[in-house]
Amino acid sequence: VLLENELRQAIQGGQLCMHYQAKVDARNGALMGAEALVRWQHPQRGLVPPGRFIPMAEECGLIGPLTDWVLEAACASLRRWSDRGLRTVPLSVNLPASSLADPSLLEQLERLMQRHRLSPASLMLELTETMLMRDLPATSQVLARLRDRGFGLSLDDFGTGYSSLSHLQRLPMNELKIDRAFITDVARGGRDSALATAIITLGRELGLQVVAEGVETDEQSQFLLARGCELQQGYLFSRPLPEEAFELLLRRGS
Ligand code: G
Ligand code: G
Ligand code: MN
Ligand code: NA
Repeated sequence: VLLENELRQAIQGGQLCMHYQAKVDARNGALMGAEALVRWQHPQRGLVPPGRFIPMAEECGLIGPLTDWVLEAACASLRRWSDRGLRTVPLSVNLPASSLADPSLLEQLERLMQRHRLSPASLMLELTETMLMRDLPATSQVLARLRDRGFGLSLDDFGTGYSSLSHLQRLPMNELKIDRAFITDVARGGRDSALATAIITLGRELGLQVVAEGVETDEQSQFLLARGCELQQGYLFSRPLPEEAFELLLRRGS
């Protein structure tokens, strides 16, 4: 088993690293953004995926320091790419449920932007429905402030939570990410394809960018394109890549 102490050491001792997964315009393959996904390079176990340690971090009070580390690492990558003269793309960072309850979140993000000389638009914050619905009025206010300052806001894993559609209208989001559970069978014409189609229409009507995640096949990609969902992310285009490998995509622009 992975131990709490090990994770604490990993955060302090440089065992975490970021991978970046391309978000592309599927019509032409142009690179439009990327999602930052944390990994743990465990000295004995090798590369541990976040599904195996994020829940533990949340349980044992380490999610705050871990999120600080992730935000710092993502901003440091953006700064390095800019310094190398590359045209960067916005990075999406997954925020844990606890982050919106932290009254210093906005200030922390603004300090990060200053220190790394970045514009807030270079960060997109990914939040899940479930975390937003906990205290909707308070959450909407925090989100409105973040968006007013220019940070991008993305509703992740959409379709798997409990939010009602009327709530969605009240949230100041920029983007909606269709959960990959709906994408898997999308080209087979079953219920998932009806749901994916409805989510795309809904998002567009609300003026949101709609992103399909977990796109693995050309059939899925074409199905989504035909319904107006151009922004896509998934193994069809690229796996999550270490910083240096992702930098090659930035150099190519696709
Ligand atoms: O990369 P992978 O499929 O293993 O990611 C599994 C889950 O971990 C996803 O739900 C993803 O949102 C989450 N995750 C990945 N990176 C981070 C991170 O930096 N912070 C948080 N809170 N969650 C992350
Ligand atoms: O919950 P969240 O959407 O942040 O999770 C993103 C996770 O999905 C990442 O851990 C990433 O590794 C994974 N992922 C990204 N693209 C694909 C894909 O095409 N297929 C599958 N099965 N997983 C993917
Ligand atoms: Mn995500
Ligand atoms: Na997601």
